[in-house]
Amino acid sequence: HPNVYHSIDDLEAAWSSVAPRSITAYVNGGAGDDTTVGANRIALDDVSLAPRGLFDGPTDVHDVDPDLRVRVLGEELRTPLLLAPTSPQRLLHADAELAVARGAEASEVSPIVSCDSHYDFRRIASATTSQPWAQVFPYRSREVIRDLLDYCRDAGATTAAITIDASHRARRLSVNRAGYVLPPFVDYGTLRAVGILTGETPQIGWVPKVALTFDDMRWLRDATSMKLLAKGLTRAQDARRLVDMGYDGVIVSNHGGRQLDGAVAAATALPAVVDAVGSEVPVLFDSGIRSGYDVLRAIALGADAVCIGRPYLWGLGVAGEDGVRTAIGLILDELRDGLRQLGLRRVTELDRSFVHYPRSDS
Ligand code: FMN
Repeated sequence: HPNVYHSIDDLEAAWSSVAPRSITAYVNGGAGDDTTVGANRIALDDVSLAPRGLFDGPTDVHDVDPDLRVRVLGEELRTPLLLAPTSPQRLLHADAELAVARGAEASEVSPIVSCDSHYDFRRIASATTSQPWAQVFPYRSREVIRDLLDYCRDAGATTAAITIDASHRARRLSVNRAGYVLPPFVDYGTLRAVGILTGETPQIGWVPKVALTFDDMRWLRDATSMKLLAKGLTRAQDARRLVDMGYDGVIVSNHGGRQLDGAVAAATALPAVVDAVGSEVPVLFDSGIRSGYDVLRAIALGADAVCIGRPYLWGLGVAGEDGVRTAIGLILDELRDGLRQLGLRRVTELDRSFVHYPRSDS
């Protein structure tokens, strides 16, 4: 049956076979020759799971619904899954962030909303009863970034991620070859509301950004009362410095392989970041997650929660809000199956004893 999706790969195939080629290239592709897009997958596949079939004493592990709850930043999340910030979601569906926010709410996961959203953050936040997290890019100056944070806070966001790995426009060969330009039906509602963008939308879809210094990061930390995460780290020493400045957490990520081709796979970098800061702050992870089994792998390596990017975009493209729910539902079903197969009742019981993985030094 064409409308039955057994895995995220089925959603990707369904969307990619009907969407325009320049748009599939933009969403699915990465920097350069997509080496790091592939490396993200290989590194996760290289983490193998060690199932437990024997128990000390009687257990109801196979009868109960596994407990997926985790505590992150003082909040209880119903599942260890969040939606990574992505834009422009309107490439995939007219309702864009509104459909994603509704689909996320129905599935009990939190969306992280990109500041490059088509709809204004205020409108997205009021589309759901759950509190979306905000993601900001470094636009113009620290003061402008603070204004963007304040705008999202005033709309109800208590948590924000500052993306540090995408200040420089990426060289994306598959995207360039496909002749991608920003379609006229895409706008930047939040950037306009804050005054960062005026006039026409840029044809290449790129709004210039500035490089961030550690001093800017410290200034921003002190300029807002929001809980702040740094997104896009693979260097443990940088995570350490940010946590020492008061950052509430980090997201280990290489932007889904979309910035520097050849960048270290996010799963390869994860253990060292966990070892550097994981006992003090939550470490989130993204880049390459395509199944609930990948979620198990990242959490076993020490992530507290995991974000998905393209998987929910493919769902959005296939069926809007319902497709977002389908994508999340598939991953959560696999996660529950994986926990039972591993012999675990709670996702928080996962640790490195449940995985074999190649060690890396930095
Ligand atoms: N990250 C941001 O911080 N802000 C963005 O606006 C943003 N836009 C993205 C747009 C697309 C189409 C994709 C695929 C990723 C984008 N990202 C952005 C990166 C994601 O937040 C996330 O790091 C990445 O998608 C995770 O990898 P995955 O797609 O393999 O799950």
